[in-house]
Amino acid sequence: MSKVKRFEPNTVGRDFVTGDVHGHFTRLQLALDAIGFDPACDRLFQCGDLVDRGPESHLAIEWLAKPWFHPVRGNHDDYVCRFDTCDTGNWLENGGLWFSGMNKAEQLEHQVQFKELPIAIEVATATGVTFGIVHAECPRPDWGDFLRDLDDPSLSRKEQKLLTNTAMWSRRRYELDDRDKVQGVDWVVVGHQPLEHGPVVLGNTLYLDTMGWRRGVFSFLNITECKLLQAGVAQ
Ligand SMILES: [Mn+2]
Repeated sequence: MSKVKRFEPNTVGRDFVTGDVHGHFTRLQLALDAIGFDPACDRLFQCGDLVDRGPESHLAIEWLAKPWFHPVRGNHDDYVCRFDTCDTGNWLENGGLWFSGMNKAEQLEHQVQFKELPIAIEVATATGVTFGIVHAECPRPDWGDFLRDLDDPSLSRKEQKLLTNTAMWSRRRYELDDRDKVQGVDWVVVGHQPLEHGPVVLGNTLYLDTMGWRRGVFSFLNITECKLLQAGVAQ
């Protein structure tokens, strides 16, 4: 199964990207209502971390069935993929209690669905601007190299794991204030880093997790018009 999903330009509606959800789908829906999101023609890309922390993690499965909703895999989603082998204590400390309340069949169903989440998404636009989406950061200097390596069967298991873990977990670029541009793509949009004061741009990486899941107001990048907006109902 490919770890990458590519999307052609949306010729009928608008495309948006938003940050982490963390079990707050009602808040996300209110924010979508506020931007006039039209599920008949618009698409919502999402930076991962659908679950943990909020009270509605169990709704992730319903959202994954929506044909207009396209998330990448975040580190919290990765816990679901590895639920039978991961450090459960660490997950519980980070909001994983909802998962332990389900029966084994439900847990396995979640694992199957979450394993289908791509590590990276690439979206083309009619204007020729290309957007890359990954949860934490692009682990390579070049976006194209990253996508190629994600699906390269000649990479060892260890190298593959390092690549996907960096993409889902790393805070290196943010913490080092690394403004180097990722080559081979116009913009890289990420979540993972909870931001107090609005979205942050480092080079051509846009950090979009302004904690809408906690505050009710989500940041959206309208990639069709290359415009940032904030919307939702403040909690
Ligand atoms: Mn995260």
